[in-house]
Amino acid sequence: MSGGSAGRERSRVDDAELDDLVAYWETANYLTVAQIYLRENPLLREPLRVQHIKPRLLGHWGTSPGLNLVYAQLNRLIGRTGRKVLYVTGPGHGGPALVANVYLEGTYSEVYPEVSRDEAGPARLVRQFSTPGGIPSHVSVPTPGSIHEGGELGYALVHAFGAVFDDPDLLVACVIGDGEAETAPLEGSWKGIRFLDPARDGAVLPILHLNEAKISGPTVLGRAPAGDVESLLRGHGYAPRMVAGSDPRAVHRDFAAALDASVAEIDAIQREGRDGGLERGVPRWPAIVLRTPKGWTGPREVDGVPIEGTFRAHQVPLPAVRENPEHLAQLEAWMRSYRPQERFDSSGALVERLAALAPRGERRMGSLPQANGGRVRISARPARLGRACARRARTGGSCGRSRRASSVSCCATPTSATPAAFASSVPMRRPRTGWGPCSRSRIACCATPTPTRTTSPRAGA
Ligand SMILES: Cc1ncc(C[n+]2csc(CCOP(=O)(O)OP(=O)(O)O)c2C)c(N)n1
Ligand SMILES: [Mg+2]
Repeated sequence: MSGGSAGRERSRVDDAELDDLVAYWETANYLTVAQIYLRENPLLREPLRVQHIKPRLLGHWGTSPGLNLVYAQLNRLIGRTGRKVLYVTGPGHGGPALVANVYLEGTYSEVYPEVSRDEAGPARLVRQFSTPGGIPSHVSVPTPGSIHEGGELGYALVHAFGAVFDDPDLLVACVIGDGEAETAPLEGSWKGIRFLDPARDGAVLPILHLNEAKISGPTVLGRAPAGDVESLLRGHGYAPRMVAGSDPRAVHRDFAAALDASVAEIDAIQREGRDGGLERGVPRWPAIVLRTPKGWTGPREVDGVPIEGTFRAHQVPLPAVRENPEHLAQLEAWMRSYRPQERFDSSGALVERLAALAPRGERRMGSLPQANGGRVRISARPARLGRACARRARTGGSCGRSRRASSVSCCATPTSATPAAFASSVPMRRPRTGWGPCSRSRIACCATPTPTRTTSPRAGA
């Protein structure tokens, strides 16, 4: 891979902004590598020695530069627009990338004050990662801002759709690994876009991360011609933009342009849907295909074997740093290439210029209330829903207001709808927005005759 893709949209990122984006990204990359390898000397204040290295190395580098790039870019988007953005990462094995970012934006230290934003903080941050008594190597429940755990690939996109239903202001940026895209659940969940209501739901922006490799080999989509990938996504109902390359500035510039254009398109679709109907017919929602090398900016070769851009970058690209002085020197050179001395001040805090690039307060992706259990609460039986369910109970048929959340009570009664009737209702015309047979029909709603259920499925679960 070389250079940047020919950006289709004109970039609005000026040189200074691009410098900052790349610097922030490099800092996140630095902290990612530091977590994987180090137990001491987190900011490389002294020359790297074997005793600074963890006894057992376990973490995933390969996906992390891509996840970090998207995080930095979303920060920029939030800063420009004030949008509520939730970040879902299918390759949740890139846990250190997410932890690095929530630390850089300040959320991590608020949730875990012992991981402070001074010299003691980075020391604790690196030591705890993937260590007994510390934190898991994957994105997991303790990771601020995550609703989606790493570990079992395949569910990122369906979780993203679930998050935006009935939350009209929310945008979920969902990274999908090209290996993950080979799983059946992921392949099926592309179709979730057909169930998005631009009027009442938020938006999902899928970002297919084509780093062309999974654990130990190439991916199907990574090897497919670019046109085929585009056709696949178009067939699923998306309008994809392609961003590709290995030159950091070019990729950041092109990705910023693609993100801006995608969000402008989402705004247009939602405006139209909320203004009383979609005149253009079924909306074609944007998606981004990001093609960058696996393990981008990591070691190119180790012992004469190519690493960057191959499946060998998946986990720990230099596994023998404790035993092999050459590997140790290579690790130090790699880490210093991110210039940690320029990114952190003498107190160990992120320098002001970079800290200012993160969004503020609850707009930080780690602090978004939707991503932090219990901070957004809605009634399980809103008043409107109660009335609709009562109507349905009276008529014994399809109510005008069946929600997913209502499946407990709303779909508790048998309906006369059949799968065939449902199939013929897609795409759906809805009275208010112009889409849907009832004002709120989704898979769980009127799709199939439902068994009589009188109690909550959660009861006794
Ligand atoms: C369902 C499932 N199958 C297999 C694995 C093992 N596994 C962990 S990471 C990985 C490769 C993922 O590749 P990709 O989605 O392309 O992510 P990348 O690291 O390349 O960004 C695999 C197969 C898993 N976690 N879940
Ligand atoms: Mg991959």
